[in-house]
Amino acid sequence: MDIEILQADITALAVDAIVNAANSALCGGGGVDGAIHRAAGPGLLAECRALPEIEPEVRCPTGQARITRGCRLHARHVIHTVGPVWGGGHDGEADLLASCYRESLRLAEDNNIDSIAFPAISCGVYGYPVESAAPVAVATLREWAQTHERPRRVILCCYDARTTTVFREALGNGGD
Ligand code: AR6
Repeated sequence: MDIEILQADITALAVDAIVNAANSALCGGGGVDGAIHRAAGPGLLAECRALPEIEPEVRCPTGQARITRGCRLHARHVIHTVGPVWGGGHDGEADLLASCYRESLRLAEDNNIDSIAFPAISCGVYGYPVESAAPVAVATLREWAQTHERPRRVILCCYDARTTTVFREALGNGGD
């Protein structure tokens, strides 16, 4: 697996799938979720709403993932995952965050997706410190790659310079 850190707007990436840091209702929101829905057009919300509810307004519990088409995006698919809200780190946040990456990779593999881009899940509104989140992301990708062929190319798409630096350090590319 080729892992790359890129500072970019994830909605502009021409990859097979982009990952959305969504909420459990999968009904759109702010941050990267809002940007993805704006770029994909109203068809994306319709696809999300068509996914079954596990309980009222819960289509995707924290740590899980769901897949839709990409609608007007360059990406053929959107994989929606729900990261944990940071509560100090003693409430299983790291396991739930790792699960987001793993379950997204699983859906990618099941759908023959070769290239996938992740945003910094939970590192915005949900308050997960990027210094803690980046090593979890990188370790989970590397662990997956030990036993799976797909996806072959993973982009960790960071929006701002600080997040990019922290993810590069986690990947061991700090000096590049
Ligand atoms: N491309 C790449 N990354 C982005 C973009 C973009 N266009 N826009 C923001 N980011 P957040 P969360 C970065 O808040 O913390 C939503 O309202 C951002 O700088 O989008 O998982 C959902 O509906 C940050 O580093 O997601 C949920 O309610 C990262 O994406 C809630 O926010 C994640 O920030 C989810 O919160």
